[in-house]
Amino acid sequence: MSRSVSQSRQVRWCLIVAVVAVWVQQVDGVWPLPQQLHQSPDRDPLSPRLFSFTYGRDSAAQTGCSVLDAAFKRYFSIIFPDFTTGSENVLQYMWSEHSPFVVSVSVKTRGCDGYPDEDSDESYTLSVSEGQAVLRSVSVWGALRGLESFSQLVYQDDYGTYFINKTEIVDFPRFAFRGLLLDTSRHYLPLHAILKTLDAMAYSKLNVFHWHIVDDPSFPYQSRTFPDLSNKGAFHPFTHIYTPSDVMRVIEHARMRGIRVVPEFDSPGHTQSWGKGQPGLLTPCYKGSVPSGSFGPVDPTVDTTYKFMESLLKEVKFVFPDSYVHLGGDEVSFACWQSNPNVRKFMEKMGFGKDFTKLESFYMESIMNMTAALNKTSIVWQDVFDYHERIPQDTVLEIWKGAKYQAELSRMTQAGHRVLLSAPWYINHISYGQDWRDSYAVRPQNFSGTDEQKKLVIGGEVAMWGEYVDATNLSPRLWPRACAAAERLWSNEEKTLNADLAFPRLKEFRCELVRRGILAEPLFVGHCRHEYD
Ligand code: CP6
Repeated sequence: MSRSVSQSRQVRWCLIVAVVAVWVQQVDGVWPLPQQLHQSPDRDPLSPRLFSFTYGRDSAAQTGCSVLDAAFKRYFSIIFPDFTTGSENVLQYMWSEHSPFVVSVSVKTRGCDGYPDEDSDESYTLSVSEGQAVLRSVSVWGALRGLESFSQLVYQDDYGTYFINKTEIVDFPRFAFRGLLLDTSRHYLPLHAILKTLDAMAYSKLNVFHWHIVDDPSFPYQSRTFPDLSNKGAFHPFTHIYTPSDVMRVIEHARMRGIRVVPEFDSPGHTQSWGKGQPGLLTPCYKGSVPSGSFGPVDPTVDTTYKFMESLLKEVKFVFPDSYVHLGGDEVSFACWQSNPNVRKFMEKMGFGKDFTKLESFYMESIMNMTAALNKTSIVWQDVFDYHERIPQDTVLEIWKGAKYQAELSRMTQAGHRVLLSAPWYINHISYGQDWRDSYAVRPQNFSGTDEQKKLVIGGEVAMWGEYVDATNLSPRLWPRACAAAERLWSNEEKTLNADLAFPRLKEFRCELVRRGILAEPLFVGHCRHEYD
């Protein structure tokens, strides 16, 4: 055979493979894209009457494992929504010659009663063959990710019959920290809106809920130690608060989905609402030689401030099981501090001169040390690094300023800090068109630095600040736009650089979100098989 003939045969063969691959992808996509995914056009019909999830015989977790027992129920209803609502055509199944389909789940280690953390192993393998699927993972958290992928493999044909193709998946996350920030201070978000967001996060394999729970406008967190903070600082002292039991419900709902809850108590700035219930905490601003009646950031010059912060952080440690806590530290205005004669005197005594960044650093350093003494890891906004060289080495820095975040990534990792990237994912900003493509194009490790530096990027966060967002528009503003970042943080970058290739899969995933009851906005012209009504 001549070379050119064999080459052209090779080309033809490649084309056939490519066409089949594209066709298979159209049948059933998975979002975010698994690290390795091989599918065959061979498929099995599924029937809800002859379908079950079970624990593998060699699994360390068995019936009674809270996380997986509940996940089996959830995913059964997700896969067969018409069956669980009781409107299915019984005859259809009596006629069928389907044999049972069993999804066998095996985990290596128990840990059904714990919380996911930064070291959780979320990897899994999934093998779907005739009549069965085998899901294996190290931890229950990996099993949850695998169940999510499995649920996305099931689809219906035009007659409503369920199918799943033969599939092999080997999967693990690219980054351990895949977060989403909700701001419950600018607008109060009712519990159901938060829980629904956690559901959609799990569908997208996002695994950290960054709860920016308090800020200037309101203090909805009900503290046991300082009840006046929400009594006086919430928009309403009874209806617009998160009680201890609300917070527990959020944490448990998240745990069941393998999601960590990291609370943020942002200070010394962004604390106007704190002042209402904690007199003496904020700095009185002066006009000339008299107090003006308004207040600035937390007063870093008095002992009572540090005693208060220590009690609050102790409570936070008790309430939130995650080993991380976000301490904020962003956007501190110095005008009020500068106006206050006591603060100026303190500056002099401490030898800070006129450099208020030194005062801010002094404050942040002491609350970062408090946090470390409570055995928690601090996250702080980039401002703290920008103003301050000496930051405890294990502090995680979060980049939020839009411009030149690559340079910031370089500098922070050069200094040996772990970093989180949020700047390119401020999706509270909206514009006309397909802005998910911008989120999708982000390359978190594309900055100048060594391999060691790149490893210090532990992940990123989608931010949904609340100035213009409440429960009416939260969901469509988040979804499917947050999914672009979710795929960037989970999937192999080389296999997901082309947004045009991702588009049909994201479109389909968006329809799936709508089918699951998430009000996700459309990406472009078109329709879904199951629409919102
Ligand atoms: N609130 C707090 C905010 C923001 C930050 N911190 C913010 C700033 C700029 C934009 C969006 C949000 N609303 N506490 C900055 C981290 Cl564009």
